[in-house]
Amino acid sequence: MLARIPKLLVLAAVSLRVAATPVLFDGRIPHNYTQANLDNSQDPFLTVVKGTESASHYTKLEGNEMAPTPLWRVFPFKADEQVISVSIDNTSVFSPGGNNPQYGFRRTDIIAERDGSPSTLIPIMENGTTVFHFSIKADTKHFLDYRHEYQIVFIEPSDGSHVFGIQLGTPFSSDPNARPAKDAHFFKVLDHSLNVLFRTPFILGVWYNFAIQVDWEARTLGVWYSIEGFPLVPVTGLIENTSQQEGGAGKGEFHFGVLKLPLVNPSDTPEQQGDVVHFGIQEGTTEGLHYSGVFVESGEKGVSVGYGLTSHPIRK
Ligand SMILES: *[C@@H]1O[C@H](CO)[C@@H](O)[C@H](O)[C@H]1NC(C)=O
Ligand SMILES: *[C@@H]1O[C@H](CO)[C@@H](O)[C@H](O)[C@H]1NC(C)=O
Ligand SMILES: *[C@@H]1O[C@H](CO)[C@@H](O)[C@H](O)[C@H]1NC(C)=O
Ligand SMILES: CC(=O)N[C@H]1CO[C@H](CO)[C@@H](O)[C@@H]1O
Repeated sequence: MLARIPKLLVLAAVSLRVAATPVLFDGRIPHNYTQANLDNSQDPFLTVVKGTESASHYTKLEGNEMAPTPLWRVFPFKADEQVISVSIDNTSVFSPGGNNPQYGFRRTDIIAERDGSPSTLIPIMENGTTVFHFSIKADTKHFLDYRHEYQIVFIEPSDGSHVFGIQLGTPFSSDPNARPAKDAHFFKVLDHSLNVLFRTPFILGVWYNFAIQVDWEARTLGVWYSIEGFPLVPVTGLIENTSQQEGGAGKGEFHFGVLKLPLVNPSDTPEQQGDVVHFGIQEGTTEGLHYSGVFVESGEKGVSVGYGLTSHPIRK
């Protein structure tokens, strides 16, 4: 794959510039960040949204065991970040504030923070136009079950909605006769109203690179995408996202990880069937995803597309 890059870069150079864009949050964790740092929710990650075991039970830093996305490497092409492997098992029942366990979900969420707090970071990372970068690879030891819905990356304001979201699997249905979706194995990039902005099949052995451009004032989105070592390219135009609330009410925590919704339980009451957070069927399997290349940058000086190159943000 790397051998093909120089040619691509020559082609791309016409529209690309080499410039550093201000990085507002960096989740590309160095090799000195440890499992103990994870357990202590040390910057850059808050790790409390999980089951009853320690954070390091669910999340593993891969050290030199696995190569991250090649996209953010700089000469001499040495990997200077660790892959983060996030998993869920049957103990992954989160109890917000220690009560009302979310038995419908199984979840491990990693949340971006600064100085030990996501809310310190939000006004910095969600201001003007900012770009949310993340790369995802399948965990071939812990497959997902695509009959279920997975919400794996999202920004969640306090109204519980998602400014944008990445979904895998079959969207939850309270109809017990619902069939798995034909595109269940596709990544779906969703807007605030859950429209699909971009879809691509999730194949094993490949890093999928995404960047979501958010204009926090105009409330628009733009989606960038590539695989492996190919520079990011825009895959949508500029998209209205004005169902997102205006101002601070429309801003929220940046999550990535594995959040698995239940299948509906035919023996539950209709009311319970509508309460996906607390009811439904979970098989209790161990499942996971690999992440790398997680960071947020200002769109002020362009969008980073890989190898220190930037491109103009998506415009109308
Ligand atoms: C890792 O090393 C860097 C550079 O020396 C340092 O600034 C940082 O605090 C270290 N991080 C941890 C978690 O020890
Ligand atoms: C999974 O956890 C739930 C809730 O704690 C429990 O009721 C169920 O028996 C467990 N299932 C398995 C397969 O361990
Ligand atoms: C938001 O962006 C404006 C314009 O670039 C800047 O002046 C301000 O300091 C930023 N606010 C924060 C909290 O970073
Ligand atoms: C793709 C798209 O246009 N999504 C939505 C963004 O927000 C507006 C306003 O609520 C919706 O009407 C769009 O469908």
